[in-house]
Amino acid sequence: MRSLSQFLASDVSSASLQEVLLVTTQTCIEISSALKKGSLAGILGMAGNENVQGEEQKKLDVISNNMLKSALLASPTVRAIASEEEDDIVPASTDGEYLIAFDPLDGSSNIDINSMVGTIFSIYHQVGSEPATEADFLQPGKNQVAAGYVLYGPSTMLVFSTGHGVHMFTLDVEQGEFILTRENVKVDTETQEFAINMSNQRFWSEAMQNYVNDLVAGKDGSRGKNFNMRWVAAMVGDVHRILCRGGIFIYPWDSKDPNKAGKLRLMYEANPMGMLLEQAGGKAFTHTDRILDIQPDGIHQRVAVVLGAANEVDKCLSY
Ligand code: FBP
Repeated sequence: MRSLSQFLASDVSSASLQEVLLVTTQTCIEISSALKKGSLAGILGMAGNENVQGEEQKKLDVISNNMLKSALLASPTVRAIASEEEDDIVPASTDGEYLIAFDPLDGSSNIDINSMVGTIFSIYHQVGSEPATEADFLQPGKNQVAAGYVLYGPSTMLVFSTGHGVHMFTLDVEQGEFILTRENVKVDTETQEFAINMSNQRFWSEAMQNYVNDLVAGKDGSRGKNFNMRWVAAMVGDVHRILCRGGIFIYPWDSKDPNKAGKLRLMYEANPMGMLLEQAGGKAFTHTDRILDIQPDGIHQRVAVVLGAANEVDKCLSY
């Protein structure tokens, strides 16, 4: 039974990358404790509400963002952060070597129903001179030195990769540390399970409608096998399921968006999850391109996402 710090000491050669991963994951343990208290902590209100003391109540995604922001900016290894909850990048006052992009609480609408949420992170080397600028973050996902997520479910799990496979850790709540529970996770190339928000079906491209119709037709259609459907409404939960038992996850562009860009964020969702999927032997594409090859044009850029079992991603794109 190896703890996260033992794993990092033996498997991650850079001491500064070990440090940035420890700061990130330690803060996620604190976010996990805040989530476990639920309504008892008085933090489930909408941002902007006031509590009985007249203090402003904050939504958990704002709280999580502030926790990660202050912990990371205090670390000498961090040059700057970018967050889904911040309009602009936030430079640190250090000459640290890493840029961290994160979604502090993915799937935050699930909080109100006590369902799965998670923190997603993506780590890059600083490339420019100081102080860091947004341009420094605009690197393709293949440049990530590490990526992962912490899933706040029945147990709290850390899943990450530094480019040498995907490893899963489970939080030992009594000890307050992550313990390695699965090494070198692999995703089967074939699957019979898909995840997509079917309520958007009429807005998809004709090709996407045809693909999903063929999945739903099951044994009676051209695919000749039945498919099951699951939708957690938090990408972190859907990707975790795929890493555990396979599948395909799709968030296509749709005609509600004139830019045909999709809903999910390249830097906080698609890139880190794309790295994990590729490291586990799966694939991650938009409807046309490998996600990790995309040259970002802004930190909040949105993309269409098709990721999971390699052969099923190929099949989807062939439509
Ligand atoms: P948030 O980070 O704002 O919660 O949004 C992202 C996301 O929740 C993804 O995690 C998830 O896959 C998707 O939106 C769910 O979208 P929909 O509302 O279509 O179910």
